[in-house]
Amino acid sequence: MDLDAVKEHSALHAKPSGLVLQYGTAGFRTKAEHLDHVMFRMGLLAVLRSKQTKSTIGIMVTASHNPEEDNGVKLVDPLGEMLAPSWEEHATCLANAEEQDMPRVLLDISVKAAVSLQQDAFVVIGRDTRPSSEKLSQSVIDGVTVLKGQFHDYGLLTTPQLHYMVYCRNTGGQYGKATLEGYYEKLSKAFMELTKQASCSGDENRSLKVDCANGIGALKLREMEHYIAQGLSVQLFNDGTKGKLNHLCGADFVKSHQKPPHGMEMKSNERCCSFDGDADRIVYYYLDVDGHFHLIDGDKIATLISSFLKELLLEIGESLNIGVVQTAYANGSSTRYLEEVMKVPVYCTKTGVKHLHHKAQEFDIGVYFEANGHGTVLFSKAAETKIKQLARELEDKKRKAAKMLENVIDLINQTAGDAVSDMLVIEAVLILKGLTVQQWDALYRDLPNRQLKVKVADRQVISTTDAERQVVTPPGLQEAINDLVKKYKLSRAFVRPSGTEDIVRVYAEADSQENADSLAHAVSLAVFQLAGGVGEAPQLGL
Ligand code: NG1
Ligand code: ZN
Repeated sequence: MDLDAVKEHSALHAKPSGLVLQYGTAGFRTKAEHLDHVMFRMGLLAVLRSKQTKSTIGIMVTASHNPEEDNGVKLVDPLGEMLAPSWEEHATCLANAEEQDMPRVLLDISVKAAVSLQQDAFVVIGRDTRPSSEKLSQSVIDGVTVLKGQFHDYGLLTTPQLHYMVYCRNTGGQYGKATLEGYYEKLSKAFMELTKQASCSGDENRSLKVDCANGIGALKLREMEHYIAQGLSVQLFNDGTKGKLNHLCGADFVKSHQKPPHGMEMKSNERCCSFDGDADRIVYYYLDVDGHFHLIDGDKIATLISSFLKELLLEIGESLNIGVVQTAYANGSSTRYLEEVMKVPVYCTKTGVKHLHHKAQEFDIGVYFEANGHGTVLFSKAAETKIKQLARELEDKKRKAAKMLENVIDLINQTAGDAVSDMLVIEAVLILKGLTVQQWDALYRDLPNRQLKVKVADRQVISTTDAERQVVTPPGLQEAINDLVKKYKLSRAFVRPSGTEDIVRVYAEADSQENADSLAHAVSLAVFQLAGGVGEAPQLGL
C-alpha cells in the first residue's frame, strides 16, 4: 500500500476536523457537503474489502428517501448483501480518523482483517440523481484508484440495480448479466412468463400509476417500460423533470404522512404506487369512491406475496418451509393475520434490512418486508434447485405451479429490496389471483397507528432489547411506556434511536386514530422528559 500517495490524495478530500459520523442502518448519511472525505475513504475501504473477499465489491452513492441536500454511501458485499458488521466498524473508524491518522487507521484495518495486499481489487460504483452524487462518486473513484483498485462506474443506477450487478459479477453471470440490459431482460422475461399463466386476461387492470419520488426510479422505469409494455402499462409521475427529490412525494412521504403524494392525479379505485429516492422501497395505495385514502404498505405486500407462494407450495405438495420476517413497525393486524389466518410463522428483528435479510436466510423461502415497503423474498439454494427440478418433472397443474415459482425466483431481486422487481411481482400476483387493489387491501384492516420523532441531546442514551420492542435505558422509560399503553385498547408502543437521523422514533398503535395519536404523543413526552429532550416539548397534533 502506497501510504504516501494515500496521504497526498487524502489532502484533496480533507476531513473537516471534529466531524464524527457512523456507518448506520444504511451506511453513512448526512448533508452532502460533509461527505467528500467519507466518499474518498470508502473508495479505499472497498479496495481492502475486495482484496480480502477476492470478489467484486459495490459502492452506492445515495441518501435514499432523505432530502435532496443530503447524500450518503454504502458498500455492497460480494453476494449483493449489506456490508458485514465487522466491516461497518472499520468503515466508521476510517471515516472518523483525523487527517493525519487516516493512513495508519487504514493500515490497521488491513492487518486486523488479514487483507492480502497483493490481491487484485475490483469495485463497481453506482449513484442516484442527487445534484451532489456525481462529484461524490468521483471522490469514491479517487479512493479506489489511489490504492490501484480497478473499477467500473455504472453511473446512474437504482440501489438494487447496483446490488444486482455485484451479485452477477461474483457468480460468473449465473444470476444474470451484469448490465442494465441484463437486468431488464431477466426481470421482464420472468414477468411475461409468469403472467402468461393467468386464466383471464384482465387487460383493463393492467395499468399502474407510479410516483417516482423525482428520483432515479423514473429514469430506470422509463428505460424498462418497453420491455414490459405488453404485460403492464406504467404511467410515471414525479419523474424528476419538475419537482425536487423526495419532496412531498415518494414512498417515505406517503407511508409516514398516510396521504397521497403531490403531483399525482388519482381517480377513485385506481391502483397507484410510490418508490423512494433510490427505488428500493415501494408502497401501494388508492382512493375509494368516497375519496378516502387507503395505504397498502410493506406488511400487506408481504402478506400478498407470502399467501401466493404458500398456495403454490400447497399445489406442488412440497414441504418447503416458508417464513415471514418483520420488524416492530409491522402493523399488529398484519402479524395476527399472518399467524392466525395464514398460519405462516412470523419473526421480528431489529430495524434495517440487513437484520431481516439475515433472518430470512434461515428458511427455504423467507419473505421479509419492513412496513415502509423495503423487502424481498429469498429462496435458499436447495429450494431453488428443488423447484427447478419439479418444474421439469411434475405434470399438469403441479408443473404449472412449480413453473410459476421458478418465474418468481427469476423475477424477485434476491439481493435486496427492489421497488421495480417488487412492483412486478405484486402486479403479477394481482393478475394471477384476479384481485383488485380493494380486495387486496381488504385482507385485513390495519390498526390505526402513528409514528413521531423526538429530538434529544444524545439519542444513544436509549438502548433497547427484544428486537427493539423494549427499552433498557434510560431507567424508568419502559415502565412509563407500559403504564401509558395500558390506558388504551389494542395498543402497543415502542421507541428506538434512529439509525439514519439524529432523532428518537416513537411508534404507537391503538383501536382508533385518535387513541394512536394520543398514545404516541404521551410516549413522546416520556422520551422528552426521561431521555434528555431538546427544544420545545412535543405537542399533540404535530
Ligand atoms: P431508521 O432511521 O434507523 O429508523 C430508516 C427506516 C428503516 C430503514 C432505514 C434505511 C423506519 C421506521 N426506519 O431507519 O426501516 O429502511 O431507514 O433506509 O422506516
Ligand atoms: Zn431507499
